[in-house]
Amino acid sequence: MTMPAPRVFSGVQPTGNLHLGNYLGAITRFVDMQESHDCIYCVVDLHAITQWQDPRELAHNTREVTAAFLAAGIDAEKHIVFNQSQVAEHAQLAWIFNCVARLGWLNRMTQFKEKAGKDSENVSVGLYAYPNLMAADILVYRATHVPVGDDQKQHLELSRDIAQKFNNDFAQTIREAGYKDGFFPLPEPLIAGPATRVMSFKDGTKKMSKSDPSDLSRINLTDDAEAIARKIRKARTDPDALPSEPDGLKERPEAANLVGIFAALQGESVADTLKTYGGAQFSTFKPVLADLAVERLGPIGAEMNRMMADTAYIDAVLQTGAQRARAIAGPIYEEVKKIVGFIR
Ligand code: AQP
Repeated sequence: MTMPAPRVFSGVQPTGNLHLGNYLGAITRFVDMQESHDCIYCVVDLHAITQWQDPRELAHNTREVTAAFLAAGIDAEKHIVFNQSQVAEHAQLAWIFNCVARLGWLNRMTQFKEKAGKDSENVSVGLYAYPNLMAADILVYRATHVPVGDDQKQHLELSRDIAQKFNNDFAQTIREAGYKDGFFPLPEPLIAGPATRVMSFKDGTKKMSKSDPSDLSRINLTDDAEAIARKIRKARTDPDALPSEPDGLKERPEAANLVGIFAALQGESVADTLKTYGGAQFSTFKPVLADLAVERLGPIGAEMNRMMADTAYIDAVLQTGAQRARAIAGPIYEEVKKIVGFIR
């Protein structure tokens, strides 16, 4: 047996305030991948509880992320959409990966350092071990490609290290089970396009984030047209006109951010956007960007709101998706148990 056929896996945490960064960095890419790959898209509720979540809000947010997937154009019949906690194999494989990954590897994770801040003695063990669960999410399907925003690059590298070490640690039983080239593929991050790291509207050096206390720092997918326009109008910028070439955006993080967002929403390159708007002042560019953002995001927000009025449909999508996900993960996890030496 050789390596599995290409398969895409990715996830989004149901931690509230799904924003433009999640949309451009991840969800639009999920939609694109559907044409060429078998895709599994997951609402990663086990990841969400690495920081305390109000149980009622968690359920609401899980449905809302699902609604965002569907409203953005993910086809839950052709592909698989489900929430992570319904497929126990994620957590089971994560335990094995806790025993494969090295402490030194996790100590290097910048996202943990940022999230834990100075309070690292008081955050959950889960927050620390988060990247091991992420590796399990991907590898329990032997997935080969993972569309993510730029902030997840380091976690993906760790997933590859874990896959590689598992393949080495258990090389003999993997061969005996008939796998010639190792059991797990080394998953490839797919980080591409003009908006792989959408930045905060209040500070162009910080990424747009769900947990930023300022709502003005981000566009939420459920914001109405007025809120979208107001946030873009108030977004921090510098006083200069837009340059005509991408090089002119160096050292101008706020300008680079707004141009990158425009390009991504328009489906063109930053260079093309600057061909049109080079020389324009922000007083001209911001209203055009606001109109484009409303045009693209308005229908998605409206569809999400419509879907959230009928949660039975969303729950049914998640349940069916979970059954289909289990049908893939179950046999793979059985193979892992055999390889590790667990009696079955
Ligand atoms: N600002 C961003 N620009 C581009 N992509 C982004 N992603 C997140 N923020 C940006 C991508 O969205 C996917 C889902 O992210 P997540 O919900 O799993 O986790 P996150 O990265 O922790 O999201 P947030 O919004 O930044 O949450 P908090 O505030 O809790 O830290 C991922 O593919 C991610 O790369």
